[in-house]
Amino acid sequence: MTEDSPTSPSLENLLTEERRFAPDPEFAAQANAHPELYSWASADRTGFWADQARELISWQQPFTEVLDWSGAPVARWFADGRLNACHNAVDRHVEAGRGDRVALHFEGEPGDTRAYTYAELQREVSRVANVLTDLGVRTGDRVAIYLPMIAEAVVAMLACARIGAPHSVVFGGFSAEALRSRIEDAEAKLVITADGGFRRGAPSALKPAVDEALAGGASSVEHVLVVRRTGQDVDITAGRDVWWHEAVEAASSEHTPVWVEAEHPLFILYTSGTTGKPKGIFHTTGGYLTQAAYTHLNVFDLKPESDVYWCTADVGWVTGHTYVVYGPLVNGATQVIYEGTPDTPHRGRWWEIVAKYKVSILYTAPTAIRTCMKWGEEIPAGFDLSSLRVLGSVGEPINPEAWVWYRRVIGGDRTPIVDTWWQTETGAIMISPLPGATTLKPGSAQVPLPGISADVVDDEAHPVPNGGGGYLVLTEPWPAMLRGIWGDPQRYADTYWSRFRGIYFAGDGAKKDEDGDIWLLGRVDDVMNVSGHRLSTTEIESALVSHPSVAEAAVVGASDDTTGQAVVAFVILRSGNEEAAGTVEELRAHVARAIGPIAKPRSILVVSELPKTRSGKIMRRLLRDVAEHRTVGDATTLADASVMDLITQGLNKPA
Ligand code: 6R9
Repeated sequence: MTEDSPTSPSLENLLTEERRFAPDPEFAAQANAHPELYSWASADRTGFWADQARELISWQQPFTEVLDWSGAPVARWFADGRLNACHNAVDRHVEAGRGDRVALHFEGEPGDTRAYTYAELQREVSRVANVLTDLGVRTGDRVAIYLPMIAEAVVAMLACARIGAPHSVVFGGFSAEALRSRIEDAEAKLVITADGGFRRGAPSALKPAVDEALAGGASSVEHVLVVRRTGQDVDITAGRDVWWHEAVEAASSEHTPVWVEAEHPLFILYTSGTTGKPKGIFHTTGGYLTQAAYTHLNVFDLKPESDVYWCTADVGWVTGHTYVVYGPLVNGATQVIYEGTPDTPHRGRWWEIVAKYKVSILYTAPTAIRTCMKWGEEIPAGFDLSSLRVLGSVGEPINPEAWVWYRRVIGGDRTPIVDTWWQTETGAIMISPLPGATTLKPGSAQVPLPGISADVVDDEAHPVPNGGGGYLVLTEPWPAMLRGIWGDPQRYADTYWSRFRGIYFAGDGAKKDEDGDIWLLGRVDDVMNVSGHRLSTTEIESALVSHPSVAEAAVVGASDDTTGQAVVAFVILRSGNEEAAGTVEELRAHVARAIGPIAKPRSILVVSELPKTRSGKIMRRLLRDVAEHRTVGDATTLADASVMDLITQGLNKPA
């Protein structure tokens, strides 16, 4: 925790937002979600979840227990039930006669396409499951997946789930170093990657990063399975590397899913915490799938027979896990996945895709919406977007102006918008309006979903009254909650359960308005949110000080019109390096190499001192004032009050 207060003054004006959008009666009449869901769930919360689990999920062996919280803070949900996640996402739709329905419409960045029906998906995942087994992967072994946003990424995840091997997807934009640490932490036995993917009109290599990550070290990895996507040259290590297409073609398309216990680990996904070391958030099967399916069905009002759903997230993030892979496929949806960037080959590419596939539900991030606002509304206006009927937002607070623009320009002034708050740790959506049931307020995620208990509390864990602000907490266990941090139960307890005893601390500041609706205000810890991606200040600081010319570094998230927050770094150079021309550019590139291009600071300011408290804590709040060009706030707790003058004077010096 920093000394910062959870509510910053610039966000106060959010609560003066008074526009309201009542449900359209026609939409409400056909909506999946009814207002009675709230009373049903609050009358019998665990009974409600048991009903959802029975209704939405197929169990090979039904459960008789619902929630076991005796091992808190590690929950067990539906623990004596057995199931398979891939069977739920694929096979059961085929068994129910829906095999001809398109599961995935893949759209490559260069314009190549491929559709997979549920029956084709079943054959493909079965083949890959057989390949994994042939390569020695057993139930319980971890598999790292480092792929672009192509259909094979979805297939690879499902094939792992099919044999009960937890996957650890590493975002393709992460560096070799980031990949190495994640492979090592999870002790992955296999890595699934590709030669590369297409980004901004050109092939972008992935395989060399895998080679670099595995070079030298004694590694747990026995094989690397390589998808051919771009046709780039790759180095093949004999005995270790295997071409996906060769192995898959040779494999049988028959495979029986491995039935696992509900609490069997489904995946590990690394996310930035407040320290330099990313946390391996791990999720299990039964509860996760239940909440993924329930939220996907109700929050997006999914009609599997008629909707075309598109979530723009990459599978490297939790949104890609829950709302590209598990939620939609368990619900038997037809969805679009797109490999590339929104502006390749032109800035209307997304809207062209919406028109082409008649997308009816679109789920994306505020940063993308703000980018489109910047490009101008005449671009989406050039495409037929009339198929859209529900729009979603995730990843960071959406500012009311972006919300209203999204609804007017993309949603034709007609569609509900669901602003969905959740985290890698929560596994699935927790706070969101329900379309057709909730009167919408631009900028607010509003209400915990039926079955979810959340609150806003003060420093002493007392719920704040309506109109008050404080910390967002989750007060009851929920089915899709993380079951821990991989290999580090103590860190799990310390990070989430020690700030307020017995309740989950999310790390976000929030306010309750006069109606008791929740408005998220951003992180209150040392985690930044850049374009909806979590980055740790500490992690970037350690990357900077790992460079030979840096003596000390402090990183803050400064507000940014497009990306929400941007990384701004303050560095003290080692003596002798102060004047080195090109140092700043070199440092930015160094961070990109160490963590990934998303972590690259927007600006790096070279300073001679950093503001510290007497206990040696860097006062990031003051640096944020500088980064956001504000008058520097209260600096009285600084050990040396003149430091801020030095910094601001230094910055005002002509270059
Ligand atoms: C799903 C996802 C989680 C953090 C979370 C919060 C921010 C996500 C939000 C939101 C306001 C929303 N966040 N959705 N803030 N309104 N609708 O993004 O997971 O990458 O783990 O990030 O993102 O700060 O704590 P993850």
